[in-house]
Amino acid sequence: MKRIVTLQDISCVGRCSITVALPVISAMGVECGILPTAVLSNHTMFKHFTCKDLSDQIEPISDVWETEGISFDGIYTGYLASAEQCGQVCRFFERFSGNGNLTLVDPAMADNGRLYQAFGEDFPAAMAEVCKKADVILPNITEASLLTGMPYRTEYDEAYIRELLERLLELGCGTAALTGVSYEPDKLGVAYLDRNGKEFSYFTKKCTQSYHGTGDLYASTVLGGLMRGLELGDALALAADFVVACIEATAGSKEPRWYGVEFESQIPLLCRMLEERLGEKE
Ligand code: PXL
Repeated sequence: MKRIVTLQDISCVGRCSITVALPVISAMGVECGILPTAVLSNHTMFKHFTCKDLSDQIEPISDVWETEGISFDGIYTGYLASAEQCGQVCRFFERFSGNGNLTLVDPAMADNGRLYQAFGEDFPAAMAEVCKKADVILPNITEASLLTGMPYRTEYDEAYIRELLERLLELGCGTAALTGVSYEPDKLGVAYLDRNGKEFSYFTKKCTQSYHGTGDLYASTVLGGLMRGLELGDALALAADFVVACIEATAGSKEPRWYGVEFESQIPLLCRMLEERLGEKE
């Protein structure tokens, strides 16, 4: 069985980061190790939250893993607590990547044109250094504009997306996959470009309601798919279909959208979709 490690926070309530990555990646048949970078009462979109930074644990934990000879088939990073922590995560990559393992960076730091409230202006440059180490990065358009310095646009054409992708590759990553791309009012999707010039895009229907944590759900599903041997395009498409199913399953919920999507009820569907697509590959 493949083993990955994910470096992101534990938000105890609110279905994001590790509380999404662990169940989803495990359900997909991949062992999911964790390196918690911070513990929060809940994520930062709630009105109140506590946050205990665990940066001082990254190095000692890494030391023990190295002593034990523990290795990972994949390393996946999400929300990181500070610019300094981005530096520590870069060192983690230096120690644990290589030997053909896969590094996936979701530069979770911004949405809808704005940096998350916990971050200062220096954060995107620090996250760009993490992206440099990645085989695959998965920013949304806001994050891509902050990483590249390109203007953030809500109205755009294919040339804008292509330029964003090219500029993202200049950061040094192997493949840039951009989420939240929409050329038609009722369609939403993902587009990627790799260093060999390979392009791909996939669109689903656009859901009317948006929920917190769906970016984390998306990235976790992509990682699970890749670890099970799906091609990147197939993993991106599977993750998009799964997130849509989760959003639809949540439509009847009376809870506020920052509680996230009810992905738990859709895990059997995810397993079926994964096996189906693995079967198609054979
Ligand atoms: O879903 C991204 C995320 C993860 N973790 C924490 C967050 C956020 C987004 O706001 O606050 C703590």
